[in-house]
Amino acid sequence: TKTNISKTPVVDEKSNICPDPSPLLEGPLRIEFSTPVSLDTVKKENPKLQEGGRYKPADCVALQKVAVIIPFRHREEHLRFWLHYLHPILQRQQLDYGVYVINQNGESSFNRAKLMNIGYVEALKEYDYDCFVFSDVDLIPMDDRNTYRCYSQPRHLSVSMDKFRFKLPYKTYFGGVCSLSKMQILEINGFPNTYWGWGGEDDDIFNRLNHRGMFISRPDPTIGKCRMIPHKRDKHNEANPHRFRRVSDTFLMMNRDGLNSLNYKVVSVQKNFLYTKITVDVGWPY
Ligand code: UD2
Ligand code: MN
Repeated sequence: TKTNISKTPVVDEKSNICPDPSPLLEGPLRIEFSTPVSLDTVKKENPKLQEGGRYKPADCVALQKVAVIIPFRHREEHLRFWLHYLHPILQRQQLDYGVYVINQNGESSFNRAKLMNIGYVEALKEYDYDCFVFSDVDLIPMDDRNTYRCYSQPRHLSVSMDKFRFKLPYKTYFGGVCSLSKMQILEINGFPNTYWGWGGEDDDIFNRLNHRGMFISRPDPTIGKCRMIPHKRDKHNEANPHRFRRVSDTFLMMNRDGLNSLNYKVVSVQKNFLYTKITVDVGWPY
């Protein structure tokens, strides 16, 4: 008699890794902002999401676990467009991902880079993410082949923007949307906490990478096209007058201004269907 062959399925995670690139990608996308979208509609468009704006592919193991971090305050309309466009894209990219909106509480001067540090720390408390995408709330990719994941070098994802007539404004530009692995973030002590108001923090981040011997990787300019929702400068995000001097001091500051000096208070954590909103006190400039 033959021995019974076990019916227990053998789960070989390795052979079931999602293919790279994802076969679900569509290529160039039509992105426009003329008709506002409602959260209800976006929710109906994305039935496979889990509470808190989480998703993982059902029938393969995602290549990376990605936390998407959005520094935020008073941009509800932009956030609705972002969720409407990005959720379907991120799902087609077959990522195991979560969306974290890091909401600056109160009306002190906006601090984008500190909110990015906070997003990194808070997301890691929830799940073992290995990649972090930092995105402005108003930037939408125009091609889903621009995969929101990490690469062997820090990645700048928003390389050709309508705002800059689809050209890089300068070679070391790192603003808009970027991705860094956990290792890459730890190597640069995260981001500066001391840039209050608009500007300079993106160049400081570039300097940090550069000082640690890393360089920027980018997608091809046609794949890296994106649109920014038109807007004016927000209140309490005036141009930072110290930014030029500060950017010239990155090397002096980066070892003591970053993840190792980060302090903040979580005011609330709210799990919505489409995203996790973490409201934080970041303090005041001193
Ligand atoms: C540019 C960069 C951005 C950053 C900034 C300087 C582009 C496309 N982006 O953005 O990455 O380097 O310059 O700091 O060039 N925000 C709020 N509420 C506020 C203020 C800002 O939510 O009151 C967030 C939001 O995610 C926004 C981001 O911060 O997209 C950047 O601010 P912005 O859009 O006003 O600045 P912008 O477009 O010049
Ligand atoms: Mn903007």
